[in-house]
Amino acid sequence: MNLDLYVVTDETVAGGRAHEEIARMALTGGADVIQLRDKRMSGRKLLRTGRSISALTKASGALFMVNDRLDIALACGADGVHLGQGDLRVDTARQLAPRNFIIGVSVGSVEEARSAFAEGADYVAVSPVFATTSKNNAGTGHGLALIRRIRQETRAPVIAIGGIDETNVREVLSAGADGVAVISAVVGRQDIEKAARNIREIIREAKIR
Ligand code: TZP
Ligand code: MG
Repeated sequence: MNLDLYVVTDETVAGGRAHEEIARMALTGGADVIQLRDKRMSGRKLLRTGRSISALTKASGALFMVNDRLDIALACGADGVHLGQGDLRVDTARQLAPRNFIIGVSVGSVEEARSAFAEGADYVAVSPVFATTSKNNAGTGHGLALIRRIRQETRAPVIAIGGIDETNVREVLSAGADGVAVISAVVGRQDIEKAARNIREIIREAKIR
């Protein structure tokens, strides 16, 4: 499971560009994972959008995750679902999902990470690492220290989200993250493809050291 560059779609941050368009450009730039995230879109429209993105990720060999909504993830043929602390428990989602379905969980403490893995999560996302304006009420960042502490607990995949861009991605990886999830650093840029390619290249170089 390659979670190096995990791009979360957001039409507002993208200045009105559609989820499919964001995904297409991010994939061309080398994104390893696309997550469809939209807290306001109707279930029907989310499903249509998810089907389109699923076709794009399959064609480029990337993974496709849906935020929050297991029902949509299953219906559109996504590779997995990303759950928050207020969503379905991982063990509940696992019972409803097919074999090999990927379940990721946002965590804000070592205890939450432990529970997520105990319930069967495939990866956790330390959230938020730094302050961000891309998510409502995200709170102040947990900092690199939480990545380090969770890394000491597990060899399972740990990614980081919140305020990550090309200027701080190296320190996030050296703190122990396996990959980074971003919105504004890619989706908020005028040239999404170029921004993805740039940050992907920084990740690749940091990882071969
Ligand atoms: N979950 C925790 S922080 C965040 C989400 C969805 C927003 C990340 O956006 P950005 O622009 O990369 O800080
Ligand atoms: Mg959520």
